[in-house]
Amino acid sequence: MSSILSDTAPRFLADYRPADFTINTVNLTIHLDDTCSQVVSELTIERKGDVQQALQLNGEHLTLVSLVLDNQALSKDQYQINETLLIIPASSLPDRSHFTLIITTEINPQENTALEGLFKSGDAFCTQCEAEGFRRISYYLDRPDVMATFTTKVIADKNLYPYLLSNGNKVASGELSDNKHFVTWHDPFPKPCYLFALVAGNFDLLEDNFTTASGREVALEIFVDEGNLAKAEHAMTSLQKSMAWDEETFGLEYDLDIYMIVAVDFFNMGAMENKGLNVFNSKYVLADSHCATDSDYFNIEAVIAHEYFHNWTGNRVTCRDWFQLSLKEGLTVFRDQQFSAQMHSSAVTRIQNVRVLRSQQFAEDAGPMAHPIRPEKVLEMNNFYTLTVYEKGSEVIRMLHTLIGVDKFRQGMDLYFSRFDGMAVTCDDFINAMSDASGKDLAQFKLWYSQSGTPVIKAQEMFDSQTNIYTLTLLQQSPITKNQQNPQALHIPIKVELISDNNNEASQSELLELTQTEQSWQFSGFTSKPTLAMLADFSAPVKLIFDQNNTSLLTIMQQADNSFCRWDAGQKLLMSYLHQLTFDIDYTIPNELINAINDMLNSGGDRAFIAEQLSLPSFDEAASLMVDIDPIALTNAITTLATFIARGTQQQLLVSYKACQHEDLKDNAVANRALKNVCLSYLSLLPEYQYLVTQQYQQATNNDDILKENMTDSLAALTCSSKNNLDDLNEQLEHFENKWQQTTLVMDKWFALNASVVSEDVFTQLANLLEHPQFSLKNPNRARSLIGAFAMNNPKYFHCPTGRGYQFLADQIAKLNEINPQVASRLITPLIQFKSFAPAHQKLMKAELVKLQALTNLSNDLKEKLDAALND
Ligand code: B3K
Ligand code: ZN
Repeated sequence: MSSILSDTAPRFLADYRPADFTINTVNLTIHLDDTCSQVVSELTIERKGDVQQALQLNGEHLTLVSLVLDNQALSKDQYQINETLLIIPASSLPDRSHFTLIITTEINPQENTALEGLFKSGDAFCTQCEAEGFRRISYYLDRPDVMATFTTKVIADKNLYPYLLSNGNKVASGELSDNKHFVTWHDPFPKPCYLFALVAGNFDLLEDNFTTASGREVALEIFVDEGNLAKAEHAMTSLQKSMAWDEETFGLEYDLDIYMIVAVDFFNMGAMENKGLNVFNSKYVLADSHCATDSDYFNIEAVIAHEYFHNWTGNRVTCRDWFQLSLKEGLTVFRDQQFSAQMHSSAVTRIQNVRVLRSQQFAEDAGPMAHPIRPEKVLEMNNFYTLTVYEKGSEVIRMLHTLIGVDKFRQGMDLYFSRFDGMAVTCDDFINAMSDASGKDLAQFKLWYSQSGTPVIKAQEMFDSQTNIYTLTLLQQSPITKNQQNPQALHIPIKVELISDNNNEASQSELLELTQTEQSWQFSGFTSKPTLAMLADFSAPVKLIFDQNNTSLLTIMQQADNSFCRWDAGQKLLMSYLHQLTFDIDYTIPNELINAINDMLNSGGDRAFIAEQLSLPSFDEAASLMVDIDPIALTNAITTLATFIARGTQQQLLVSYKACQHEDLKDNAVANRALKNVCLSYLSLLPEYQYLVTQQYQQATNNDDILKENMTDSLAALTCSSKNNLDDLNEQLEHFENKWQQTTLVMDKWFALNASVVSEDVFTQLANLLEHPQFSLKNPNRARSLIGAFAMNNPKYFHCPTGRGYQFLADQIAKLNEINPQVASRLITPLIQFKSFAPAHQKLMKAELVKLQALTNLSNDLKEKLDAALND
């Protein structure tokens, strides 16, 4: 169990104190064994506080073998040990400021299903130490402001584990008795223990290199399971692109002689930026066109970039304490989003970022776990690797970038690194560097770090036809909650575009800085009322209340300069119809929508952008803009609107579908597929076009010419079959399973498809799949692909009025609580957000949460969320 033994008291940012001791060097010798690995840790410790202080080292699930202090074994009466700490009282410590402690412990990697600390992923050993996993390897000052240089000797069987890896550079290796061997690694950069990593296994190795701007030769090595070498090529290219981008954009070079990435199948999250030795979920490494979709390719590049960028924003400059997590995560997400935007269409990348924010982060910020991007109170740190810290954190950095401009932002980054390289610092340190470099007063801007909730902006406009003055008034309000009684006005950059009604007058674009609760701006230069396009590029993570009629929305869709505004106006129009339909499913949708969609399809613009324009707001995106949601009414509204569009634009949809299918333009293949598959998703709603789904599935999955097979198209066809429960569905699922049963990552997609079938049968299907020979709750990807996919992608049955969907999720969470609390805690998200749903659903969801709260052995991970949800 991960956390049931840990402290049950929350920690507070306000209580931060520097440590009484620090550790300068760590010498680890690790003898690997499945059930009893031995860790010998030699620490040079320096006292920082006064001599009265005891040395308290964190440790969990460890068996202590011996303790030697400055060459003297400590006897049992010289220290205390409990389930989370090793305490050496001041009376057992020397008066000297420096001393050495050698700790020998034993651990059981095989039994470690929480996948924190040292664990087995298949046949390989690997580690995950962020946030507080190192304490499951050895007793240590497990906090990010304790930075030491690590030397690590790994010892293991030489046939089973030919590769023995750790951080830094390899400094020694050799043979030992009993068919064992060892490798010693030294990392010259002082680091917190959360960046420690060790991997041992038998892998295939893809090698390449990179020469940095200053001429350093860096060996690049990607380790994958045997047989998967060809699938690592895309990850390698992505790494090289990321390295070049960080040099060009921020002047940041890599600093060791080697950069290693290991792909493993058992991993709680996407990847981990350990110094010189990234460990990755294989989902974010392995790809070829047969087994990976276009979005898999995109995500792999983004995650590789993200972990690489951490080498500076996270590793060279790290966090003082975990409350500062957004210092490294918000900034690094911003950096990876900028990178992706440059590698691909910046408009489409931005739209996709905003979709994630609106559909998931807004819900988190409105739910019981709402927290500022710099949280103030934490029980289980792993619960704070959230969309708020990451995605809203990135939006906060983006606002700063907007407010001070690209050049000053770069100067701020340079100043930040020159001040803090090699240190553990705070979010305030970062903002102060930005403020000093740009000369901009960011005092009010800092409130973004301490206030939670999505601010609401109300816009009011007035045009005085006597004076031809256009006045825009903006009002802001951040949510009032139990933990936030008196939110202050934030400093919010609002980019606006005023579109003139008159061909002779230029449109105007402005960056407005909203700093007060209510503020007005005046514009001249128009002879009639212009149309306002708000929040260009989505310049701030806010909800906007601004009643615009359909004519204005259509004007923005057609005429705004800013591509985000054009897309957003379309989404608002669609959203207004969804709203009407949830109240009255017989509402007559105006035909102007059909014309607008035909115009989009005919526009001849970027097909990936058109695909985004055509995609309806998802269930979650729509839900985040509603209150008292009747989830069944909302799913019906979405289907009704989609069917109306499909009926009205079928001819044009078919023309576009065929055009994308036939124009095999290599450069635009991804965009072609995006548009083609949106068209297919509409057409598949109409019985007369469902043959296209069968056809596409066949061509993409079962083609005589294997080069024509394509996972994006195959999965798109299957998704249509599963969403509409088409006749061929079962046959296709069976065929797909037979074809891909050896390929783990594709089988994850198969499980997810099964969980997304929109039919009452899904419950029987879910029960069967839990018993499938390839299903295991111990593998996080598998658990997420069945349970997570059901809860996230199948709103109609997850929210089934009988409560069966909620019960299914809660039952699996109860099992996962024992196996892997981190995964359990992630999957509970849709249940704790019950407040946005109609009372009947709330009641059913709450009943499941109450049952979970009564579990014996409830992990801290779940406890924190359940308490927040039920005591709110
Ligand atoms: N820093 C890691 C996340 C660690 C999560 C710990 N529960 C990956 C990343 O953000 O790059
Ligand atoms: Zn990160």
